[in-house]
Amino acid sequence: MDTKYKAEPYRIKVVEPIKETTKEKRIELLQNAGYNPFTLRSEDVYIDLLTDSGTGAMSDKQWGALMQGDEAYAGSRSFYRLEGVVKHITNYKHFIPVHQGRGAEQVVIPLLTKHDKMTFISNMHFDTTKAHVELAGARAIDCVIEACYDTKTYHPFKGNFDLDKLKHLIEERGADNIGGIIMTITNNSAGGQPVSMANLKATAKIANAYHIPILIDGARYAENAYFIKQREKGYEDKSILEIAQETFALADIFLMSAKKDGLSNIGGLIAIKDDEALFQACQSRVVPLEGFPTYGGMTGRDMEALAVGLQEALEEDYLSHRIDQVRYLGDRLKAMNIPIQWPTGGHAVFVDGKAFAPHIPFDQFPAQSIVNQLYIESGVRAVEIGSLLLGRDPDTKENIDTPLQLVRLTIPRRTYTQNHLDVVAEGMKKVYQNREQLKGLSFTYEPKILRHFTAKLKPL
Ligand code: P61
Repeated sequence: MDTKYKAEPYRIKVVEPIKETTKEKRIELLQNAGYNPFTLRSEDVYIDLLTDSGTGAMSDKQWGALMQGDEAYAGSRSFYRLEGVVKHITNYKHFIPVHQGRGAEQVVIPLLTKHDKMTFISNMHFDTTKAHVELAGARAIDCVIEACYDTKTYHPFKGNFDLDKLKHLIEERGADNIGGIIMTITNNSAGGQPVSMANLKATAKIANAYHIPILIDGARYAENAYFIKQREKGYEDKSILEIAQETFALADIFLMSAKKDGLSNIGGLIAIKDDEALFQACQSRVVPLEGFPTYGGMTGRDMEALAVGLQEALEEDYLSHRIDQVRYLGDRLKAMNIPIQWPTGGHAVFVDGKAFAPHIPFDQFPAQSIVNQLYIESGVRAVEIGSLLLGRDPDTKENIDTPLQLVRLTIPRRTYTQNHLDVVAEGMKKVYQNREQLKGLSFTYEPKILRHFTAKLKPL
């Protein structure tokens, strides 16, 4: 059927009730949560758009696979099943499971940080990646095209690397001081924005010329491949798997939070193309940090479910519905003149908090103020991706400014319907109509690392 937005390519077999609360109650709950929805109980949330990480629904095939988990400490059958799938998708020689994306980061990044004063360059580091780069004593630099910061203007691949800037950074810092080039696909922090194959190829060419390792931070690599198929000439007739394989061929190391495009509630991956020494070093390191290399913090049953989920996430029907859900919500907000990152990307609609509430300065967290008001109006939980999340400069200790003060309305996979998204749009409309009354926030408690998770705030 040809409809404007693709209908769910599944029917619903199991349901989980959710409850609405009153506005009065939510005002009280938010105050008790220190104006930080991360510390709300999920029972007090009506529609939870905090994250698409581990929050999706598994399929009947995945639930069936759970029963086949082999829980052996070493050499589990489930490990070999998962390994087979990962090797098929990546064509890489080596694979180690980990409990989630940051588990992969803590194992691999210190091994690439060979000496002091090293730098990692990414189109855009996500916060846990940046945290692990800094914990390893290195610095994280973002190198995305300028168009990414201009939310109003259409660009099909707002996740692309700025290639001139990349060359300049490498020359300026010296190739020996670059620990790795991290291709974050899709570019989460700026709107789930894709990176084109042409840009990935050009980036890889530069990295190879300087002998710098290339990492793919590929939590949403299947969504990226889908956008390449949709938006890049020459890829219309390729399968998602073929595009993914072409992508992996460009890199040396693949780190994945499998809680996204693995369609699983937990899990992560390290895959290495052919660097034997790095693989051995990861295998030794994974033992004290995550667990024996054939489970790495995962149960056998979770490895089974992930093996199935990785394959389902490459199905085009699934992807076209998923991306259409995001597009639907984006179109609704845009029709109300609410400023969003345009075009919409893979896993969320990102509302431009700076344009929405220009009277709130960056260090009073305009996007957080919108997130809070949205919760009060509608019981919808979103998440701030802006200066609150970015934290402080590790050297100057100042709050980091960014043009992207975003409210992320993150859509879990196979979980909510179009009616739910209508509730979100109506809630956002109310917040927008009263936007002049939004107030900035200041800390009553500020943690040192990844502060946004547990910070407490108060309205000014
Ligand atoms: C998210 F509020 N993302 O987007 P882990 N790389 C990339 C990610 O998107 C990512 C990880 C690595 C989350 C979860 C999350 O402050 C937050 O499996 C591109 O979460 O360890 C995670 O993977 C890390 C939400 C993370 C947050 C940090 O919602």
